Amino acid sequence: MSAHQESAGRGGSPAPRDVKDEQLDRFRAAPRSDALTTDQGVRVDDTDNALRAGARGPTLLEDFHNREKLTHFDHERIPERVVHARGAGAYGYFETYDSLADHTCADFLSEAGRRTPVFVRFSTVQGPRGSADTVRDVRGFATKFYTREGNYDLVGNNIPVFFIQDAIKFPDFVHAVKMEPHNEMPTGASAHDTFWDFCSLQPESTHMLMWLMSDRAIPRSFRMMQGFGVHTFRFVTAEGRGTFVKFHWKPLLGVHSQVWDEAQITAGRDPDFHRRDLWEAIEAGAYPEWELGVQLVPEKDEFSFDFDLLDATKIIPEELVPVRPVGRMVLNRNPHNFFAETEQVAFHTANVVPGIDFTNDPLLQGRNFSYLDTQLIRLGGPNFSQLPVNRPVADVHHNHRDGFGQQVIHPGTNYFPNSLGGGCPAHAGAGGGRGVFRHYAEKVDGDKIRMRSESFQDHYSQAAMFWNSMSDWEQRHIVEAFRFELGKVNSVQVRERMTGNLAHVNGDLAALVAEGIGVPAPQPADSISTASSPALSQENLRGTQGIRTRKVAVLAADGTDAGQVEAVRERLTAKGAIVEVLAARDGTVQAAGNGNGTLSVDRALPTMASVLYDAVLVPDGKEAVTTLAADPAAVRFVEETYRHGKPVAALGEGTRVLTEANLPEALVLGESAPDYGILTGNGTASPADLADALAAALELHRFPHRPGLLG
Ligand code: HDD
Repeated sequence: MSAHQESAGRGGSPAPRDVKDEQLDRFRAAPRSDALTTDQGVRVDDTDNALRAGARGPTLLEDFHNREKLTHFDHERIPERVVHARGAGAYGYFETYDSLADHTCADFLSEAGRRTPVFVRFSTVQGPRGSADTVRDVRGFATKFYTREGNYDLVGNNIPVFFIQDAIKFPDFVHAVKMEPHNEMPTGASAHDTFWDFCSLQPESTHMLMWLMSDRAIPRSFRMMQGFGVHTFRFVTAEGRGTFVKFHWKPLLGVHSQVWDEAQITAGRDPDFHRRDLWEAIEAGAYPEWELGVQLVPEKDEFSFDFDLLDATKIIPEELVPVRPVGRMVLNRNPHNFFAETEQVAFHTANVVPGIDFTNDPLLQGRNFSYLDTQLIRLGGPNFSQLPVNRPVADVHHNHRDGFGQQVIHPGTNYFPNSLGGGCPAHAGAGGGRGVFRHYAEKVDGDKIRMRSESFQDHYSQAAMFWNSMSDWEQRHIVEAFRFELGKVNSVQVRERMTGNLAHVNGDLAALVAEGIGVPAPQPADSISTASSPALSQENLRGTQGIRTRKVAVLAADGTDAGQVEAVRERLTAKGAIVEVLAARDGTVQAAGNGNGTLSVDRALPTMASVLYDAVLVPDGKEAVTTLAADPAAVRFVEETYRHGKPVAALGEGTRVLTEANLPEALVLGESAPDYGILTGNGTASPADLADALAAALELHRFPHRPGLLG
């Protein structure tokens, strides 16, 4: 069995256990079947009635169980992350394809087939813990590798560049994008004055804004996002030779997005859409998988690009430096407890291992201060690395002592050098040897100045390259997103300044946005870059796993042709898709044909919505079609699916529901319909053929050229 087959849809079979699982087991609470006790282990006989003087008398302070229970509850919350507050996480492993020892001495990358346990947390940036998943925002993609040589954190995003070049501006940026201070609005959105005021005055944000206004910022699933380390890091060999490196995560399911109107409706229908999607996929054994790739640049080529490698607002186009695959990551276990694991996990860009080092990227250097600092307040002191999810699997020996929540009973001496403790812990690797972190010996010489390098000053070329690389529909979505966001900005001055910046990216873009928000079109700038990078368009990022885990809704009622449903279901599930039967009520519907059987209903229609599925099918069955065509919820379901560009299929008379939903008749019955993802075979297709056509359409994901689309 190949490594890829091993993780493919095993329907809930337990994931293989690793050294991190065994470590976590030691921290798990005693089984729930044991009797209730206090924190001190004293058994409690009643937790429903406080101790009181007489059945109707006053509650007594003496009741230590009551006091302890309420006190603990009162202290259950910790501060949420100042950014990336909302997230979801999972465990898994990373497996190296081939040794990278010629570039790095990192142990976990040095041997083909080596498996390293990981924990990954995905997040949104702007919204608080309770905000919706499907807002327009950057997504965090943070990975903790529990390597044998210590924890390595790759704290990235699903967008390969950042808003600012220097970390000293991070508090300004975050103040501007977060909810406004006077009224704490808007939640989970950047469409407001302070954000655009800041960005319009900060042209270095332009490239990032292009990504943020693109469909990358409204992903279909965490499982369908790329991840990027963003900065240029440095690989270092055992001999101390350095190579610049950028990290890329590529999802095997492809890179897919919702459309804007769909994302907004999803935020109401299921605010936990992404969290649930990740959880359910892992529970079902459809483990999400990414390939880790690296772009490697020899030190001698540091200055051979027309941008600065140290500038986090720039990418290295993949056409210039190809991404070399180095391993794959599989997420195969959900956490046992959200708070203990996903909330208390603490990432830090400075958690590096031997063989991985920093560059002088000023954004990275500031981050290396900020993460440890923020955990000290968020997790209440300096001992958070002892929390189960944060604990390295490598041995830990040091002279750090005491502090809130200290879990370790340290015997012996607590200073270095010592003789009373046998000199332990001693300096690692005194005699050379592997596995010891040694800082890259970079020669540094410079005046102490507050100054941005001249090589950081081109803020528009790569923003233009991003625009030039988009397909027509991706460009249309970007224009619509700018119009929406800037349309929410009250200050005309900010609107104008922002379209002025866009004139340096593309004249048409600036003019179209200006027209949409009612400001004069700015003069296009001279000498706009014409470069493009095909690797940036989502059209070229469809993945290798076909329609695995895509969700198809089948609308049913009494009289639905159950034979058709089963035939379609069988064919689609064989390709890894999930097919669910929806009807007005839970239970079963009376099936037509093949005797008087019944068809099980998976979900009651009122509890679901089109935005929770990737496609819809209306099967044949005269009575059922009549019922569905008269049911506003079913008709709306079909219409929304169409307007969001997703495949719509019907068998036999099922086409009547499509017509009732106002789908253009020419598409419902016409020859060219498959090009628009409308699959009816003129009402004559066999279930098997229709299922195949639907699978092909699902693989294309969305049909952005349909008439009458929303967003
Ligand atoms: Fe950050 C959290 C990613 C710039 C300061 N950041 C945080 C998380 C991710 C990122 C994914 C959530 C980690 C988790 O799930 O717990 N941040 C990035 C990326 C950046 C970036 C890809 C640019 C390349 N961040 C950045 C700067 C600073 C910070 C410039 C400050 C100087 N980030 C933080 C933080 C957070 C954080 C305040 C909030 C919660 C936390 O760290 O643990 O320290």
